[in-house]
Amino acid sequence: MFNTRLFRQWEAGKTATNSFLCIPHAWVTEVMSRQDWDSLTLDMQHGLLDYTSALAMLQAISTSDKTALVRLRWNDPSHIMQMLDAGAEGLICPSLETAAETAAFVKACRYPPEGIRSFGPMRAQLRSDQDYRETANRRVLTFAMIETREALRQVAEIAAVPGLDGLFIGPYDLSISLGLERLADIHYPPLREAIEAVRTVAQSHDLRTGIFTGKAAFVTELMDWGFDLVCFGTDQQFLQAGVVEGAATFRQKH
Ligand code: 3PY
Ligand code: MG
Repeated sequence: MFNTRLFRQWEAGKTATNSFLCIPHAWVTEVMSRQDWDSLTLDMQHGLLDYTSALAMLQAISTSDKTALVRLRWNDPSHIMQMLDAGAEGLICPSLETAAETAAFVKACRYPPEGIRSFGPMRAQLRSDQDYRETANRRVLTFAMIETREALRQVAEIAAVPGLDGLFIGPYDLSISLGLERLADIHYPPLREAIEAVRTVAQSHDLRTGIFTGKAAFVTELMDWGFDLVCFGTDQQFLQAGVVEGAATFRQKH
């Protein structure tokens, strides 16, 4: 089941690229899967997806070489296990604030003895060339989102949770939680310092670092900054930008 493109980037010491999927349609996902990123993330938190559309979208990603990640709607074990059984290769859990919450997230992703994941990897084991149960505990990626003031305060404890693979910064929520005037602006010193603090903790615990941005202008900077996973934009954002440009061509005539 594991599509290794993202892992190959990391093994080569490179940033893995990614974009978010919010439109609940497999064909849109297929179009996104044909582009040159290493992975895609189904956004179950803010995207308009339900389980049925998510399943079809995971199938659409499987027609490509992209690694399929899911941003969970919340830290809920039944949702976590459903997404993994449907074939998610890694999960990004929103709004974690404590080590206990993070440990619960990681345990829900791991089979015993490391965790409490129940066995029934339906679609996940279909594409596995090895015993899925053997590999899943090692290969399913777990990213804890750091996107509140409280998470920032407790980031060292969160990072120390056994089995966690990475910290993922949500710069929009983090800016709001910190009361910053500028939203998700990585050039704004208070946000920049918060991001760097998370990165430093991640590095000291040998964790991967991920971040989302909606701004094309920030992408190369984030890659140069050393993030392991840089997620840029959403299918809706790209559709909207294309449509705005397309419609504007008519107006040029008047
Ligand atoms: C945030 O910036 O808050 C996010 O959740 C980005 O995905
Ligand atoms: Mg967020």
